[in-house]
Amino acid sequence: MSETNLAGRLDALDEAAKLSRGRSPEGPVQDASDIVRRAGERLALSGDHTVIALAGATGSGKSSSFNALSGTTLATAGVTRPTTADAMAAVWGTELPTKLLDWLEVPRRHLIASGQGPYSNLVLVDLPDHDSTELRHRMTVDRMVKLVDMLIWIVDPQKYADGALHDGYLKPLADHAEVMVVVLNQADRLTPEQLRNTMVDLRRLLDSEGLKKTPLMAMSALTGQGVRELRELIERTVREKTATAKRFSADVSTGAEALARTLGDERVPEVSARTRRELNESTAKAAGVPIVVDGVRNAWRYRGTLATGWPVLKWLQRFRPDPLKRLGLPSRGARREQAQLEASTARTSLPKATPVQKAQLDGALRGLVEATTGGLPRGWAEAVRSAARSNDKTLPDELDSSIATADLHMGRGGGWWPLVNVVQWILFLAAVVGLLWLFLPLILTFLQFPPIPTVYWWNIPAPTLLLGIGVAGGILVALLSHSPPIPTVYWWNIPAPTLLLGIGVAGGILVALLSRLFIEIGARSKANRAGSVLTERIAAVTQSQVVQPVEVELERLKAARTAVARAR
Ligand SMILES: Nc1nc2c(ncn2[C@@H]2O[C@H](COP(=O)(O)OP(=O)(O)O)[C@@H](O)[C@H]2O)c(=O)[nH]1
Ligand SMILES: [Mg+2]
Repeated sequence: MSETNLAGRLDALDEAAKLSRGRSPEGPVQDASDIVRRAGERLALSGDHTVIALAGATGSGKSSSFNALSGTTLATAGVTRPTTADAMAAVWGTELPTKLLDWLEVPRRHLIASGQGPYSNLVLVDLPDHDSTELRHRMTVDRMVKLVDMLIWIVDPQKYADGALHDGYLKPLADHAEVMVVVLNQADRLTPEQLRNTMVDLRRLLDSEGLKKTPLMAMSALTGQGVRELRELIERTVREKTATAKRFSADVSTGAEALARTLGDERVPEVSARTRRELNESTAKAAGVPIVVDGVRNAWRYRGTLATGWPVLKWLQRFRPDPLKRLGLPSRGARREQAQLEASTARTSLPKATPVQKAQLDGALRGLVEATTGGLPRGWAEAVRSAARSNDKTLPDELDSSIATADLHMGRGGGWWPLVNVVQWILFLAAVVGLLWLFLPLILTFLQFPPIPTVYWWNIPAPTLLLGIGVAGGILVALLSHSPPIPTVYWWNIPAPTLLLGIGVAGGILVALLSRLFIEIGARSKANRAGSVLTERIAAVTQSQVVQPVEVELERLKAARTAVARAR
């Protein structure tokens, strides 16, 4: 495993850990970050040194082996327990790599002054017993196991199959098979046949634990049997200078493996078009889009009728409020820019969503979550769920202001209304002229009446009374028969006033009806248009406030999986 490759894998693991934080279980995420941090620190400290530690159970012969391998008596062998909880190191070279030893937290250190030799830049560490009754000893071992470049496990014929060693260390370190060596010490205590059998047994045990690549050797620190072979292995490791990279490469494998298990392997779901549509529809309903669409339709009818209707009826309509204004929506297109400027504060007066609409929206959100969390690991599903709800508080306001600032196209399309209005007034005037003309004899008769004494019947002026009791018709006929002759004008053989009145009234009604037809067509098209404009705007809000946060989480999971795959 080359160094650059390791750097790339470390970056990938780092990225995977960062992406998984808060989603995957804390343990594997933290382990991965720790591996990245430790490797970074170690690689920055010294790439020249190779740190090899002797580990093993009480009395297995670590210290004796240390002395045999180093050709020193630095380690105190055969001492009565408890021994010191600290590790001890011998360093071959010209000076002590103080920073490296500080980082390893090895307080007892010895420099074995040497020039270029087979051991140069070797840091050989004698560890406390991994099965010590003292917690501090075990803690030192556990800490060092994570830091050193290579581990040599010294076992003895009695305890080589001990569970504390195999279950506690060897099996969990299976990824590190290549940077570990198992040495059966005290070989001198066994007959050649016993030794052979023990070696076969131990080899089988290691193989079954995923340690096929871990070399197994027999040795006697006492007699020196097998020491040379182990020395050669150490020298080779020192020469190759790849132990550090191999060690952390193995760490990355372990970390990536554990992290990968938290990311699941089922296909990451996507927000389907259907899910999106259902969400948009429910959101639009809850936000009051149908009410606005109705408002648009009614407002167009209202405004059209007001602009084109028969003058008298128009006047009566003025007393009804404009349906759109009532909803607090901009009544004209021109107000839209201003409304957009105030987008953050623009509000409608739409009624609040009803419980049913809220439940529908809730259901759609749940549908989205269900559709996008299927098969996701729990923590990630949870993250998607809260992403979908992340803007719950601001969503209603966002939706409302997206409606408030929508261009409903109400300012366009009524260009023909003023024209119709003029025609209506002309027709209205024609009708009025015709009416007055018809009543002209009556009016003239009125004017020609000689003054007569006022007659009171039951204290009421007689004419008023007569009018009041509904004999106006009779009187009208009587008056008409007394009317002075006025010339009757004929247009196309029809008396002109009648014609004027007829054209005025009938034309007015006809124009009004025709206008109504076109206004109705306009109202429907405006309503459709408003419907699609509003649906689009609502969709934009759900996209940015709901769908996108969900998609960000899903992308995050994909990215984490890609990164962890690169780390592996
Ligand atoms: N017969 C025999 N005894 C050994 C061998 N290695 C160590 N011992 C003895 O085993 C005891 C424990 O050795 P030591 O090196 O202190 O073990 P440590 O606790 O692992 O450091 C001492 O009495 C050593 O003399 C060996 O290869 N053969
Ligand atoms: Mg010892």
